[in-house]
Amino acid sequence: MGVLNVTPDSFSDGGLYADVQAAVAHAHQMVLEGAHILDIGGESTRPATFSDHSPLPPEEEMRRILPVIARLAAELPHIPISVDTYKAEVAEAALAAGASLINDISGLTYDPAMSALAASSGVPIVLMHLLGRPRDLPLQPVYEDVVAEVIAFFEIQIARAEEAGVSRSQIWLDPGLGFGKNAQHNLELLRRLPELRALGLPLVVGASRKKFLGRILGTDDPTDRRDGTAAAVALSIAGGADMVRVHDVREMARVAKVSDAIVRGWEE
Ligand code: HH2
Repeated sequence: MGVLNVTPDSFSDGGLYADVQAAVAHAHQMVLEGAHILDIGGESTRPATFSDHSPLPPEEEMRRILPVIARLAAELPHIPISVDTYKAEVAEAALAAGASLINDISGLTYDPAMSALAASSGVPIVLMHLLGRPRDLPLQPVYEDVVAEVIAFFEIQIARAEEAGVSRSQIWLDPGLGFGKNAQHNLELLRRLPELRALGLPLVVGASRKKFLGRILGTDDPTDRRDGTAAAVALSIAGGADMVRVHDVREMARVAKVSDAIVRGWEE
């Protein structure tokens, strides 16, 4: 899954693809490089801005992403488009414009209308783990057992989604690395990914360029975390990840291919 941030302020690529032309060109590039799905977001959720800003108005989020989604749905009809939003209104407009997957970083906890939309549209939905409201995220996270708590959250949110009419087969799970979690939490989640996989649903992992990799490698520059991302991608796949959400598609598609060949086999 290639990340397409149509934002002025995303943590690693803010402003690079903020206009339609640049965003569409970058999407084409990622597909040429091996992306199977494009994840389009119009609001940065990085802790520094997400925690103390009021949510981006849905009108502005739609203004940023809808023209890009419409162009890509027309120009790349074989590539599924995912919309990275926790607002049902934005997701609904994105689906109408050509998106075919919802990526909800709140795991259906922020917008009560989101589960009904997932149910009525029938599209796949990624439930990412995130505890609390955005303004709480900078507080030092406290977990007794982060993996057990993420699993418990998933069990509750899956049950709620099913009650709202979402089919289990629509649901993908994502541990939400870096969202209200410190480096140790992220590493523990990666180390114990098979426990999440045991829930029996496909897993998405988004470690790409994240701060915990920079802390381990001693680099503040998110674009200097490619090799760290590669290690996380390879080991996520070894741990059972079915999809990895990445910025550096060319390199990570190659890392994923080889990792997948080792873990799941390879046919010549
Ligand atoms: N991470 C980010 C955004 N959306 N969605 C899922 N499912 N999993 C993730 O790990 C995830 C996500 C944050 O990364 P990015 O989009 O590059 O940054 P920003 O939020 O600053 O736009």
